Amino acid sequence: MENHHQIKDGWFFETCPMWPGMGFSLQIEQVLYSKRSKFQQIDVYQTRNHGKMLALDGIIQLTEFDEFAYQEMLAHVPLFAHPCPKTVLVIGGGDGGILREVCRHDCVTDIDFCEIDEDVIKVSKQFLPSLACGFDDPRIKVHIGDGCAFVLEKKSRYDVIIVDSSDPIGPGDVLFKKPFYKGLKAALKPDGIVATQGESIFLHQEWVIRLAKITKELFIKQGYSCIMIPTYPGGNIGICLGSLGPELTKPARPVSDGVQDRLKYYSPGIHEASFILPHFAKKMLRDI
Ligand code: SPD
Repeated sequence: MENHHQIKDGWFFETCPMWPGMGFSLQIEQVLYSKRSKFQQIDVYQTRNHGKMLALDGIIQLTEFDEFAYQEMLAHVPLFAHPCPKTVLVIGGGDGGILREVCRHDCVTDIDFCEIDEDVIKVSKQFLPSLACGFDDPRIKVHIGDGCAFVLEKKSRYDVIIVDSSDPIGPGDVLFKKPFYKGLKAALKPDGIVATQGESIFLHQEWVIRLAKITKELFIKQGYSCIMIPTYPGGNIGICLGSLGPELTKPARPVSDGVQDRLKYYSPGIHEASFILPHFAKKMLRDI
């Protein structure tokens, strides 16, 4: 797989065919880790102003500066939309950030976690402990392997499934296809909810439409929630959601003060607001 970044004069520069004609740069102070795993190039940098940064095949997966926006929303929007999630599956996100957020829900009793690249977990445990602390909870069972194959084996087992994939240009591309979504639906309990990394409404309209069409066809309710995040392309990313029962656009239960105090981005207000899309995006998704 192609590596999508360059380092020049102390600057990391990300470009990618998925967002042609534009690039994003962060000033770096030190390369902390740089090695190819069986699946991808893994790099961790100390940036000048954005904490540590994890890149896979040269694409920024997270910075310590704004990772909370993505991890909190991808985890808490589906989990709070569900009235009482007990069994949860997380696919991808070997950094542990999504697990860290899922574990804030006391009602959750069992968390299956499936990641294809064990090295991402190892590297995160070494360099990104504020995310990898997500692995410390005894409710988590870690499975190393292909997320799609894992899902296809499971039937009516999960209340919520969260897919924290990279972009559809590397090992994650299978996670953007219909057979995988059919598997997700079959792995959910009858009132389950699925939430997947849904790319940008500005930069990846083809992908957003493709995922919206698939979820509209397979699920009873479907939605797209938008997240502001400065270090992802275009400064935003979305969540594609499908529900077999619960309403997606508002929390189904209160967020306790103890949990809310620990969160930096998610709140019941931003849960609802994140589904209100700019007019062009609303039209784009209404007309599919
Ligand atoms: N364009 C990058 C999208 C990355 C989404 N996954 C990030 C993993 C963080 N847990």
